[in-house]
Amino acid sequence: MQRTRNNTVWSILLALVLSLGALPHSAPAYEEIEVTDGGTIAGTVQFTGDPPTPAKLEITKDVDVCGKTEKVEESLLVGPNKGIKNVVVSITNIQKGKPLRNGAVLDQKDCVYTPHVVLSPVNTPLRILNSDGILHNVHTHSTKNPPFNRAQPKFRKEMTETFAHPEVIKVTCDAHGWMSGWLVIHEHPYYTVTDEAGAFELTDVPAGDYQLKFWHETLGEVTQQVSVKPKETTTVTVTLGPK
Ligand SMILES: [Cu+2]
Repeated sequence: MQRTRNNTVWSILLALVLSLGALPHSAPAYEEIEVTDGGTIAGTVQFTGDPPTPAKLEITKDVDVCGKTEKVEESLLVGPNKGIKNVVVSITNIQKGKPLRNGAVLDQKDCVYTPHVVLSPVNTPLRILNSDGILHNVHTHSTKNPPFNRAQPKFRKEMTETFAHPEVIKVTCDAHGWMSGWLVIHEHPYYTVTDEAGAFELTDVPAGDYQLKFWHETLGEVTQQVSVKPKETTTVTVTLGPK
């Protein structure tokens, strides 16, 4: 009798744990809608302080291919007007809006990841190209998505990988120690990367109040509130600098 009762208690507890596990813990899924009178968020990200000079990359292997052009370290690129390149700008709290874009491309060209920061939608194949005709190795340092370490021999011009979870992932090449890039796997289309002048633009944003996030690989992140009005441009300028 005692055993039966214990079994019943355990069964109830097990059912409770299982049902809790089945509850949705994540934010509601992004809903794609037609945006006809959206607004634009545009602006720049500025560097505070004296702009650093990027270090020259030392090419120590496959010099005939990788050393054809001079290369600099891309972890912090500040333009003449102090605009910061490669800052990822995103809306953190948007539930519905324009459809997610098509898939993205990461190229390995002259032994550099091009572009340095790739925006790639979730559950969409990312095309990984090897334009160099030498062996590269794509090594992702992820935790939410399964990390992988795939050799891409010179004859494999293209391979694909698909990521199920939003995540910012560092990519390195085990064959060429100087190669470093970033994959930003995103769940909605309101993501962009700043250009050489530190400028960015997010278009077709449904009217509303949002939080913008600015993330840079060495400078960290800042957030800012913005209000978007129909068919108007909201201008935002933020600063990032050494900590
Ligand atoms: Cu490589």
